[in-house]
Amino acid sequence: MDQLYVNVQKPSGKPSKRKGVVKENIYANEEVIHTLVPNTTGIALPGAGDERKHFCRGAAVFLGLLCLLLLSGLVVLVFLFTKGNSERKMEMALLHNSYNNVTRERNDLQISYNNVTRERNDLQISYNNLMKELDQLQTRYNNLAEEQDRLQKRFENVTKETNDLQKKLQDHKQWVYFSGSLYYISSQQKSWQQSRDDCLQRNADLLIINSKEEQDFTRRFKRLLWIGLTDREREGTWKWVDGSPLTTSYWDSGEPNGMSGVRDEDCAEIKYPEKENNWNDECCDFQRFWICEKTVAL
Ligand code: MAN
Ligand code: CA
Repeated sequence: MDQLYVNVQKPSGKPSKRKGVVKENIYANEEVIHTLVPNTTGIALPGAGDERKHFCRGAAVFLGLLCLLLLSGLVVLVFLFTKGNSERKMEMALLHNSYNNVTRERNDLQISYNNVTRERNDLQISYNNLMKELDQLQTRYNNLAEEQDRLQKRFENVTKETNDLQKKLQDHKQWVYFSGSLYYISSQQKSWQQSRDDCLQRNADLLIINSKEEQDFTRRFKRLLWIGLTDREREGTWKWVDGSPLTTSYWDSGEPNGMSGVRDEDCAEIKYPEKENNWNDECCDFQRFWICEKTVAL
């Protein structure tokens, strides 16, 4: 409360003793001031009064300048402070912006990272599924490959069987039944021995003629045919291929002539199908068709 009465006397008329230093200085100059005021009027005269006046002016000017300087300094300080403040604010704003940008970028990156992670997981799942499928397909492929091998072998076997059956059927077609026997007429020509070997391979032998009916039966094929009769072992002694001797014969007239001196004729053939007696002895190496006979077991 005492500060309110700094430059004046308190109502009591006595200055405060607690702030005595300031009050004493101010009231100390009171007399000087009262003394200077009346001297400002009238003609200025040189002397001690003028010097004081000049000093006071100089002091006032100095004080004014000082105040101006201080004021300028203050203005500058305020300006600098304001400028610094605004710069700082600007920097803060920039930093804030940068922070926001970085945060946004970070969030975007986080989202991208999450998306990529999700995609990676999806891809991993797809990859695993594909691998599983690949495994299954591989197994299926192996099974199919095995199945294919098996079928290929089966196909080859069936093809072979078919060909064998075809051949058998073809062969079978060439067999003719007559009076308790099956007869096979060849479709190519061979020597007598080769012809016999072929009959033996067919579980048969060259034809043995045991009757007039059988002799007549052979004529229907209208071909020169080797029959199972030979005198290879002993010239002039004709034997059937089963070793039985020739009892009833159907030689053409003048046969067997043996063609001695020209060649050996040790094998019998049916030479003239149009004749009842149609056998001829011929060179065994000649190429002829042949007839096999197989007895049918009843
Ligand atoms: C040919 C051959 C002989 C046969 C005579 C008959 O020369 O077939 O075997 O005896 O003809 O003329
Ligand atoms: Ca002859």
